[in-house]
Amino acid sequence: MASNSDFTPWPAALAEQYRSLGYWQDQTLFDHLQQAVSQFDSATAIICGERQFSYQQMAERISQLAAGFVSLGLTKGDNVVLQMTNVAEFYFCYFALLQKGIRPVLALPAHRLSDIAYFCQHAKAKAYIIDGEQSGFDYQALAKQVLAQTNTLQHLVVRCAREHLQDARFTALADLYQQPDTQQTATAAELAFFQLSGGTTGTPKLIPRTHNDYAYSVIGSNEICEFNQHTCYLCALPAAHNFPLSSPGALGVFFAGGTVVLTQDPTPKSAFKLIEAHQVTVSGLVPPLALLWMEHAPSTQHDLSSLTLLQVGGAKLSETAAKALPTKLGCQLQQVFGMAEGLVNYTRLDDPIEVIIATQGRPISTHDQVKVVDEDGHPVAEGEEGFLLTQGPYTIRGYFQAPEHNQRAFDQQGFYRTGDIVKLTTDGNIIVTGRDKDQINRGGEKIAAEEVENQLLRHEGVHDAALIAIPDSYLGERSCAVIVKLAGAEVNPIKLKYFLRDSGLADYKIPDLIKFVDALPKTSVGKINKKLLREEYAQL
Ligand code: OOB
Repeated sequence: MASNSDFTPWPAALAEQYRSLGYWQDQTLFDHLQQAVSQFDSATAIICGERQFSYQQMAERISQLAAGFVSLGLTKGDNVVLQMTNVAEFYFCYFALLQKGIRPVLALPAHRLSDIAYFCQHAKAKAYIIDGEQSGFDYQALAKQVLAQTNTLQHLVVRCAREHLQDARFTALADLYQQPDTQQTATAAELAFFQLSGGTTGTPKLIPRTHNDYAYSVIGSNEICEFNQHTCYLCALPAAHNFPLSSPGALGVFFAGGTVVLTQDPTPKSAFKLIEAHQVTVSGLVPPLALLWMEHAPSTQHDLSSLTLLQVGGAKLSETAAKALPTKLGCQLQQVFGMAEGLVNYTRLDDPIEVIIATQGRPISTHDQVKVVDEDGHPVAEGEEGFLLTQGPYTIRGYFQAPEHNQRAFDQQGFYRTGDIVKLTTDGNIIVTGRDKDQINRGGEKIAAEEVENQLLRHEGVHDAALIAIPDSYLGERSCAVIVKLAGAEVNPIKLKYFLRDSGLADYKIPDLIKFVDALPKTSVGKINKKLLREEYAQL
């Protein structure tokens, strides 16, 4: 059963305040979708390749799947891992599970064995729902490996027809569309689903999001970004990620009655075609993709004039790129600085151009509290650089079942330590200047250094290892593993990369570069001096 032990609750006084301010409306994410369904029933909700679904058709698929999931024996309070590429079924499964109080862990398509097995174990997942054919990767093969490593999984559901199942233990999603079940068993104050943390430690963290807090972040985002029934949003980033899901993303579109166009391929060739074909008005990208679009837009045959807004976030966009973007793409830029743990900042549509170009915006809510502090936790002087801490109506108070990590990740008052280094401008906008967390931001994809280092240290020829970020003009950062071999060991970069891949590490976490050294520099307390390493390797 769902209980408060699933997530750390907000202090009662804050919860009461968020309710009285109307931020928490005590309606589930499913309720918000239902309202849109009744208002916009025949409007197009989703375009996925050749397939289109109206709000009514989407609602029907959801209620059929809700029945299917229940028929598997899944029930309120159960956790499942959901890993799908950008297909309509991702949203159908997501809402069907939410309706029944079954909590999906939103894995990304790029996650591999080591992540998925961990999510299943940590969440005691009863089911793992995956994509099928035409998703660019053999998820069924991965699922077989996951099954061998977990003991709670009872069901493996694949988005395909029954005849394409690779294993008798698997269930076809096609068979789970049953007699519609419209009854909702979820309630709004409860945990709705899990987002995933970019991570700074050896194991990824599960982020428990409630209906109330998430719905508020979506509705608040809709107001700021002016999403409405005419919005046509191209979902070019992985649909499960917090940015394209809720900032305002697909949920924002659904709540407002607009249309989500899905693509598996975010590159200009395919994305520009879709923009023209469906008259896309807005999309959200990470900086490397925004750069690619800017490079190709001036010479494209496609008409991009329907695009009015491009949101860019997930990693820092350079001022030079920000300045050039509106002219190159013929649309407005919005910078988005957010995190799956909660806080999302936007530059506003009517902000002066200097603010849009040079800052990462300000929080959704006037009740998002941000603190910028020094090493000792004292507030820095106005305009000075410091560590960003935050609490508010949609920022979590703790990771799922991670008491030790929570001690470090939250301060005494329950503020989340974002690990970002920022400056506040006099008008309250945030400029991200750096990072305190041991993480590499590879074009928006986050890599926890410790996780990769731990895998490297499992190799018999590795004595010591440090993963650092090195600057990259396209990705912003690339990863470089600096390694001390064991005496006499036969290791080389290629073998090590194979070793990491075989150990189940996702591709994006495999170091871009591997360098061997005799010893790693240490700080006075004996920790690896990564600052020095980063300086040394900055020119690579
Ligand atoms: C988004 O969420 P996550 O959880 O993948 O990553 C959060 C981290 C932030 O703490 C920060 O380090 C970095 O990604 N980040 C940015 C940024 N946006 C995110 N750093 C500099 N400039 C930006 N604009 O990445 C995310 C979630 C919701 C909306 C947008 C992005």
